Amino acid sequence: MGKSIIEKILDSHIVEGAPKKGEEIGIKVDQTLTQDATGTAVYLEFEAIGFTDVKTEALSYVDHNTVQVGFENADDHKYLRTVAGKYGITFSRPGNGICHQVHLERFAKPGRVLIGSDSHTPTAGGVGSLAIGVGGLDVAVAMGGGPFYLTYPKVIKINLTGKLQKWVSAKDVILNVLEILKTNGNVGYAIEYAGEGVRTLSVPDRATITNMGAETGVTTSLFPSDEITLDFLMREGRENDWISLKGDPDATYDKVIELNLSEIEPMIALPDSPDNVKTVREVEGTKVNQVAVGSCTNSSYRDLMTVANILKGHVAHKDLEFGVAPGSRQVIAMITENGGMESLVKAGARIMETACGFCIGNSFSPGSGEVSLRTNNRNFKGRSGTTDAKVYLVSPETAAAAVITGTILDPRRLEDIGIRYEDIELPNKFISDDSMFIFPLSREEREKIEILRGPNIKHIPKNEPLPLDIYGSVTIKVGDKVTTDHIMPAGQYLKYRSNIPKYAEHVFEPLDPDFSKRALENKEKGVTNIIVAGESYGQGSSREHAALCPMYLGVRAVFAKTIERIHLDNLANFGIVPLQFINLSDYDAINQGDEIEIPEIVKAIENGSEEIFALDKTTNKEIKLKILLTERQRKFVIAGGLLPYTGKIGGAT
Ligand code: MIC
Ligand code: SF4
Repeated sequence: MGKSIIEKILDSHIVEGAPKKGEEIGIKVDQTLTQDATGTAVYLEFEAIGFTDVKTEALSYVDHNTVQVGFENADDHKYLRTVAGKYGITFSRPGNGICHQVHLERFAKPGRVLIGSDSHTPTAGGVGSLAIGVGGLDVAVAMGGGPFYLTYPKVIKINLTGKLQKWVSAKDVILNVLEILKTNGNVGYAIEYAGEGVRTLSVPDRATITNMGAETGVTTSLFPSDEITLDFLMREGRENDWISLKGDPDATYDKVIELNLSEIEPMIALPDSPDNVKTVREVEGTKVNQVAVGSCTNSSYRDLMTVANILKGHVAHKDLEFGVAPGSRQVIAMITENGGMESLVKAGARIMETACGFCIGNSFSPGSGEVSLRTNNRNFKGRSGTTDAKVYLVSPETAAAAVITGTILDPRRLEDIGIRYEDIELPNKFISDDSMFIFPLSREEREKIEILRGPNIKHIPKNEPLPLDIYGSVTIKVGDKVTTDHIMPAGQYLKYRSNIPKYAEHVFEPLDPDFSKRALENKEKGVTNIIVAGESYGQGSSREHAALCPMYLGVRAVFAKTIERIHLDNLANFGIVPLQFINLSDYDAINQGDEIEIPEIVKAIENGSEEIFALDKTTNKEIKLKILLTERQRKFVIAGGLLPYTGKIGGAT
């Protein structure tokens, strides 16, 4: 029987388990990627496990925490640079660009398995790499040569026909997909694009689409590797990395979605979720206070030149502020060479450094209650750094239309004011200057490197084995679609990523600023903290801190209607038991503050039981829960997580 591309790549990398949909498999990993905000923990874990060598092509990027207010970020960069040097990891220096954009330009390879400690790692699916965003500890283990474990996914084929109209671009395609698939209910699936429409999309377009596929919650998204891929790699001087990849004609898919590119019109995601999608036409006229262009979704040469060309001869509307964060040093060099930078500067753009910046809310936060139009991928409440800001997600074309008019406007209407559409051709040769990478040295040279740890670099805290019975309390009850940005906010607190006790003070802050205090008090009294949640708990970022910090506060179980993939693995990795309500009415009946007993939890996990009963002692009700752990995870959850299980209890210094 024929295979999809995803099946072909997975099957050629399987080292444990059988290729059966829905079952856990272990795969060999070719490449690993970290960024600084998740990376410090990854390398502390790598060291704690006792690895001394990397077995993957490993890359360490610095792009998230580049603000450097205080010593913390700089200390982290120094640690990352020296730890990379010591263990033979390629280090991308701050200033080189956003990990996914740079990786796509210089390292992503068709047919290779990449895992990265960032949920937008599937950007590399734009060249046909099987790229998966995972928790940091999973990256640490893979770097040391261990397999990466995942559920063999079901595959959704998105069959593209037609060709995008003028003023419509890749962002509109993925917003359309999000309108169909939504941000929940897609766990266990992967997306493969196919059909004759694929050939009409360039690699940067494809990468925008696979990047934001992360918002649907699928394991990964990927495009075939064809002559367009070869053409892109040639322009990057990497034609030797090309192989042809396509699904077999008789491959079977678990779902097929037909999408006619010719019918797509400019789309927009309204506050506060990437799946709150409408056509731009429907919200035209809304006044805009801020426009931000950039992020790993839309910061390529094509995207910035599009904006620059539209803005040629215009100045940003007087009532708004306009910022641009280019995706990489390569992008900066090329838009400078081709006149794009000049037109952006003349339009009044505040040129920001090539980094995540506004997207992660550590700069360029909008004013109170303001409307911000952004080309990034997430608009969860508060993520921009301003709780009551209204963040809309748009294409570069729609962003540029707002810069000129100060309102949300369908970019097709720019023609009414005399602006002509211009298709952006990729340059014949990208400017590929790798001098901001520090490549691995010889073993001898590496031995001389001292790993530098400033005072911001703290131990990864230790967890205790799971108690035989849990006596706890519902420390917080939250609703549906609670993201890791709600659990473990980034923005101004990003600088504490390497300092768990300090960062843990802010767990659940956007929802309940007293959570952390309450949880610590419980922990001191010997009461186990339990989190109760609705649908799609833990969607969004891959940050393992959303499990690691609750673990530090004494959380040992989560009861939820559903839990998203990466977060579920992170919970297990740090010894928190993920449990699912079997009767949804139990979610309604349970209250914050209820006293909960889960008798013989260790026994149930050890026995391989699928279900367990908890007793709500406050309401005197029994709650039936499904244990969401694989056989492999059961072993280490009982030990308190993967690090204690391997005999390494954390503490790398
Ligand atoms: C994000 O977009 O939310 C982040 C910041 O890139 C995260 C990683 C992190 O929290 O450090 C992600 O997407 O995984
Ligand atoms: Fe950075 Fe934003 Fe991309 Fe996350 S989504 S990697 S914060 S640019």
